Amino acid sequence: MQTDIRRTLLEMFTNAEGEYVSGQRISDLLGCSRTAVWKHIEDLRKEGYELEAVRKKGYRIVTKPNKVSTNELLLGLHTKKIGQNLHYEETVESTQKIAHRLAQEGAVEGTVIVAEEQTAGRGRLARKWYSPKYTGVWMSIILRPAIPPQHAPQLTLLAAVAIVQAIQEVTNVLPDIKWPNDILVNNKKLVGILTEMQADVEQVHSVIIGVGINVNQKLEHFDSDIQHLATSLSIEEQKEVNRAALMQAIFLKMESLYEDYLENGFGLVKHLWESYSISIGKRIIARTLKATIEGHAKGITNDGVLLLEDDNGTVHHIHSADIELSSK
Ligand code: BTX
Repeated sequence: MQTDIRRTLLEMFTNAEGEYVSGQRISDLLGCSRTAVWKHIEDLRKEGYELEAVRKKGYRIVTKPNKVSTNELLLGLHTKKIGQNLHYEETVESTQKIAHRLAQEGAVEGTVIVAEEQTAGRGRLARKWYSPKYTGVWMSIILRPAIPPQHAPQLTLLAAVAIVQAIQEVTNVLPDIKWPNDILVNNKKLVGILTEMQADVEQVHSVIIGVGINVNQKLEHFDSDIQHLATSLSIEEQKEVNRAALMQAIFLKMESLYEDYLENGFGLVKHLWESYSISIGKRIIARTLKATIEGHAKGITNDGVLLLEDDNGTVHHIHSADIELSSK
């Protein structure tokens, strides 16, 4: 079914708020025959929409599919760029992989690749990211900022702020950010962000922000190796959370922060990020690939680098590490 017809149909059913819409009204609105209307309705059924048809009354939506399909995401999405060009897949190895290919092929800024399931979702340093079907937000967002490559980590922090704000808007959960890319609730991992880029020495061509959010998993859905360290929004909220609404909120927040970032620089994001961070101002342990350093987290630089002052007063610039709060 063509996307614009789908959109019009779904908009109409959404506006009807569960009431019946007559076949005649639908055919007038779409400008097609009653037989064509019936075919469109069948297509929606195949996509997982449950539609009731009653003679002389028409059609009404009973339930929408538990999917984050293009329809669900585009309906009522008020961004200019982010999310307007969507690639939706049921099952992929990794949305990052597809995003890299599309970015190379010239995908427009704001293109989002979203999947219901990833079979080889990845974290940093080739770690695995569990992405089971229909339960989470697994997506990659392509941006094309005209910035030098060393500024790209700023966009991880920008994404983290946008995600925290969106979660606060859509749920009652109040997450914290742990440098550089974890979003936690009660010290358990709710979100992972993986930023990758295509660049030459001077200029970024594209930044690909991979976002994994545990939304509707129950504790028993997590693999045993991460059960003790992971959580989901529905575990925290004690109810299911609408994934499409959450993604739309993220797109909106991200776009407004990104516009400000391009115009005014990193200042606003830095300020907001520090206000959500649980590590800044605390004593922490940072494990880098080369060493383990303990000390006081003083803040982040404009390049998103963590400043860690050890007990001798030396300030270390931490570019990449796993950190934890120190018990000392
Ligand atoms: P990270 O390296 O910070 O975290 C990876 C670690 O997190 C794993 O080693 C494991 O201990 C734990 N982990 C794995 N899966 C989960 C999960 N579902 N919930 C909580 N903890 C988990 C974080 O890397 C970056 C993750 C980005 C994922 C997105 S999803 C869309 C996009 N596509 C893709 O392949 N990756 C990104």
